[in-house]
Amino acid sequence: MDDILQQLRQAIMDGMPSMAKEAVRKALAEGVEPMVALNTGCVPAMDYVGERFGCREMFLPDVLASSEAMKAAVAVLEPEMRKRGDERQVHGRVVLGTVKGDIHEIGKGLVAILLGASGFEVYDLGVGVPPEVFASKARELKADIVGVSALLTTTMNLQRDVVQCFDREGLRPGVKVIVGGAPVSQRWATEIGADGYGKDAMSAVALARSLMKKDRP
Ligand code: B1M
Repeated sequence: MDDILQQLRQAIMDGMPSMAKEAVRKALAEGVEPMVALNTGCVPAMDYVGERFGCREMFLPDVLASSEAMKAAVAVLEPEMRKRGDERQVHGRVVLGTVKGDIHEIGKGLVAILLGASGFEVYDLGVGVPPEVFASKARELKADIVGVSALLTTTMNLQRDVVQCFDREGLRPGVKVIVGGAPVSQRWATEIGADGYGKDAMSAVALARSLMKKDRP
């Protein structure tokens, strides 16, 4: 099992989508749980890519290639995760997106997949989403929760804009705004008045569940 997960990590680090898919398929065939493949194969590989990019040992085209390999692997894992998390009851409706000026989609995509697999109805608005679009979609779709992702220190401020926009438009406290992304923290979430912070996709699910419970008598 370690061998196959190492192949998966290597395929993502090398930016090889077809090898990444193949490694995931092999891992699943050998009985590796999809969450294990995700958390011990895919995520550490992207962390490694991020570190090397940060110290200029890898460049944008390499990072893009690794992102494509990561997405290819996740696309194979997604139906398996849905099968395992298939819960009939709908827990709530979530509108999700990455803020304006930010095109990072992988983490937000994982949050969407896990929320969906945990019984939430998820509307993924994609990347580069302006505050007003989060607000109009939340109103139109009668969302319970809006999830706002940001991966750059320069775009984190847009999460504050989203919170302020929801306040201005009178959408809160009916709609809860939750935030996440690598540079984000609980402290930041509290500072901007968000309703919650998810460190990773699993904690975003736990947070969304607890916010739904709070709303119910
Ligand atoms: Co970008 N990038 N990038 N990048 N990139 C980072 C974020 C960076 C930390 C890399 C580095 O320098 N070490 C750095 C930011 C520095 C900073 O702001 N302090 C950076 C930079 C600088 C840039 C550019 C500016 C580079 C340039 O052009 N010179 C540029 C910006 C473009 C833009 O957005 N306007 C850029 C571009 C890109 C690519 C396009 C090449 C590519 C994105 C491809 C894509 O998404 N389709 C990319 C990537 C891949 C990364 C790194 C390497 C990996 C991000 C990732 O996908 N991680 C990243 C380094 C890093 O984070 N280590 C980096 C895997 C993913 C599973 O984790 O996204 O953190 P993550 O999501 C986690 C949690 O954060 C959390 O759950 C997820 C799953 O556990 N989470 C939430 C995320 N959203 C959540 C929402 C929630 C709750 C939890 O509730 C709503």
